[in-house]
Amino acid sequence: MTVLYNNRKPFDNYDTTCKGYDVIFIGGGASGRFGSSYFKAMGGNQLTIETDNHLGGKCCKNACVLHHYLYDITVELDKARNWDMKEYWPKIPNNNGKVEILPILRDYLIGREYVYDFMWYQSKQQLNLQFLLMRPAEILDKNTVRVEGKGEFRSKYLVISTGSRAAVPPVPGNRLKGVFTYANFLDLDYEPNNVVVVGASKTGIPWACFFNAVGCNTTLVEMTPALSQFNLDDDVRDYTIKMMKYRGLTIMDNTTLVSINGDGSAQSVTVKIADGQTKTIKADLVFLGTGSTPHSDVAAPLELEIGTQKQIVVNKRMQTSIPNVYASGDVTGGIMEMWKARQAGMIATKNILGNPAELETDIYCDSLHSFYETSWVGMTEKEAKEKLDRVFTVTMPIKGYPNLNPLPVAEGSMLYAHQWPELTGFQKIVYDAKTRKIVGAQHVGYGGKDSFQYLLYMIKKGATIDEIANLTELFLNPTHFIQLSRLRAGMKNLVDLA
Ligand code: COM
Repeated sequence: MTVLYNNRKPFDNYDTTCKGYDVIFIGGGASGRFGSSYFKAMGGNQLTIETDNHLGGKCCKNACVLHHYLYDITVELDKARNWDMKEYWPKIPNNNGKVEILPILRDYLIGREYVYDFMWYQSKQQLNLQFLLMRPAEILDKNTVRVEGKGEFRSKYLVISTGSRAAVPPVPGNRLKGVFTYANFLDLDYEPNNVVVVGASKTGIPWACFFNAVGCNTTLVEMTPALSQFNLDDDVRDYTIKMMKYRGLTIMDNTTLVSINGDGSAQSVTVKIADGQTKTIKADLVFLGTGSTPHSDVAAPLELEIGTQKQIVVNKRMQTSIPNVYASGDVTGGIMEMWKARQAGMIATKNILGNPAELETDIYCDSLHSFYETSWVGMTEKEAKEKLDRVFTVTMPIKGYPNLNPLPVAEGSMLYAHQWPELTGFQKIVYDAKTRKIVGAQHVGYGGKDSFQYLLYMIKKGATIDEIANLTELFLNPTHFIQLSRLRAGMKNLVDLA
């Protein structure tokens, strides 16, 4: 490995003589960094103030990037376990059936320094953002921010992009050793055996699958019916759940966390199941995937409108209740996704610069990591059938096909397709049969997530099945939507094929 070129020290990049800016961004995470970059690129004079020692926020610290890192390991270990018995496959490295977690986390921490350094280099060398790291910002009034040890800075506009923090449910035992969220997971200093993950959320599910993949006896506990919060059809939801259970993950839904029990450190979890009975599950590690709370405390001196979830209330232009004060990203509550954080920062900038722009959240694409990617966009088949006169869908595997279906044979699934076809994935595209326009799509598999970003654009543009049939697919394209659509596009009347 090459020696880390750590040029981040002394962490700051700003003109010490400049005390007045067009805009100060408080928070240098995804929203603050993208808002600031856009502002700088548009010729504005910005200062970004971040409490942590890097730009890029929790994404690269312990949230999205860690989640994807663990997902990648999950998929590799899952494949390794499935093929372990084949003579041509390397044996999975394990210790009594388990793969150790601590070396995996050690390597993440090493790699994270490269990511931090990259964020710093890109922001400083390429974009010449003005920023101050490792300094909390204190708002004195809507035009003045004090930074300890650096003095007071003035600006015409303020953008608060202070993100969110892991939410911890108020149950007994929630502070015991061995209770983790994404935020402190990297502090893990022992190898767990029995894990309970609370919350079948976009955080809880990938962590649960990771624990299962490394060989921990893992139970996923969820208050609602599993995956019901996601805009998925039952067949896509059922397939995703079935694939988790196939790997030995125990899923207890309609089940509420009552307490975490232990003497100093977690030993078990008590839950209440649907019929009202309580049950105790052994757990030497409890992972809480129970959402995030907007981190809006810094705004207190301004007396902005704050919502019941502690979010700073903004309109679609990211304007708060006080003129010239904006907020963007997780701190505004609602959808807490990377795309929203980044777009919202950019939208705040556009409006500050006098180019009116609004954040659109009516329709968006989304995805969930388990042992697969489950991705979705637009209407489900069920929703389309409720709202439209006639609906046309194409699914893979084909409904009712009597034989084992070696499809979808997408990148990353070819091995499954030829040996365990039922593990290859599931996909569906939904059209309005009358207008022939695509209205939604769903996919479980590998490598298909990317196409959903573009499917969203096509839905917004009103693309028809005939246009999709004319796209150029790079075989094997993971979602198969182009060729599946092409096979049907010749039909004058779109009707589902048996
Ligand atoms: C990504 C962080 S890890 S940012 O959105 O590029 O700032």
